[in-house]
Amino acid sequence: MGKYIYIFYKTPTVLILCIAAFFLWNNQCLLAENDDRMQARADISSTVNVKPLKNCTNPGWIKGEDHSRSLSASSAVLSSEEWIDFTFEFTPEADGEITLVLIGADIRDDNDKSKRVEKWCYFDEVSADGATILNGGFEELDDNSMLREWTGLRFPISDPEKAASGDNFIAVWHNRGAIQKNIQVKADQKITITAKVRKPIK
Ligand SMILES: [Ca+2]
Repeated sequence: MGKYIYIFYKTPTVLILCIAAFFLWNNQCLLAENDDRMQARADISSTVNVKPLKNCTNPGWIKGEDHSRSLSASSAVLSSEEWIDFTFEFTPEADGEITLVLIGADIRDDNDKSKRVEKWCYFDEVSADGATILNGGFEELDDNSMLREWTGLRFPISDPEKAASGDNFIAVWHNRGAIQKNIQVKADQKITITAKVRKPIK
């Protein structure tokens, strides 16, 4: 037995194979971590300046006067085991209208950063204090079984066992979101937007 242990530690080929196996394992761990980058995201565009208060920013990628009229918020890392709370707060500096866009995080291909990876996330129970979001539970459908009050992605997933509440929820990713326009806001009225979000259930 001692002879084999000696060979294991002293043979360069075995050592090299062990090192290679370690790096392969480590790379698999990194890939798993990349998969865990999944977050839900909400963007706001507004007719008036909006001041971020909690868990959101005026995004750096939007320049000019639209910079202070825009917000972007990201959730905590999503879980496929449970719905988690996603909350952010801001204050409009004047009376106006906002547009809310629900999307997923901007995740790029590890080998080609110009390509976005299609990582879906779920939203349900979207609501606001200080403003009114209509059909935030995604339960109201028109005669074509499409979501009322939302544009963009209008087909909900109907599965009461998976929904955070009711029968329906939505799945979105960075390039395919749900949009609600013309949400009325008041000057200096703090707005808190909350939602339930999760990673798709396997
Ligand atoms: Ca629902």
